[in-house]
Amino acid sequence: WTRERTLVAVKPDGVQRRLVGDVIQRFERRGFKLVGMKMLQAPERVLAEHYHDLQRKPFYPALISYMSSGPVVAMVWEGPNVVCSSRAMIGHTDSAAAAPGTIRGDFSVHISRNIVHASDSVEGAQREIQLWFQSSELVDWADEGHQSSTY
Ligand code: YYY
Ligand code: MG
Repeated sequence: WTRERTLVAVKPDGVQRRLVGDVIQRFERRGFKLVGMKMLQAPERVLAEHYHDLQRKPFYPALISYMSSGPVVAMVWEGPNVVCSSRAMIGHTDSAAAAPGTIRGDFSVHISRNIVHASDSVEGAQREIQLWFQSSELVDWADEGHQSSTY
């Protein structure tokens, strides 16, 4: 098993709606391992880099404004196939298409307020983790062998 990690972030609407705990609980229950977490007002520079591939989209200014509207809770989760599993857990980008049981399918009705972010590829996850976290902010703790992160 190669150690796979992903960036998950509760967006400003998720923080406002007190959904941080629910998001964390879903990842913990699944058996993923939390190795980094912080609340911050996302700097413009970080958001611009984070969404650099969307810069020419018509919704980009609104997206940056929304992501700047309040604090986010950024997390790094680790475990087998965590990138792919996280995308399944958060659900479709467009809330209207997100299945019930997913975070977006349970809590969101519109694509522009979809509660949570998760990296969409292993390479993207590495890039995003480096963007949001210093390596010293990631904690490599031992979990005694009972969870999926040690398989
Ligand atoms: O990775 P994911 O968040 O599921 O979607 P992306 O295609 O990367 O878009 C990032 C972000 O942009 C999305 O979560 C909401 C917003 N957005 C939007 O407001 N309107 C769209 N038509 C597409 C995306
Ligand atoms: Mg994306």
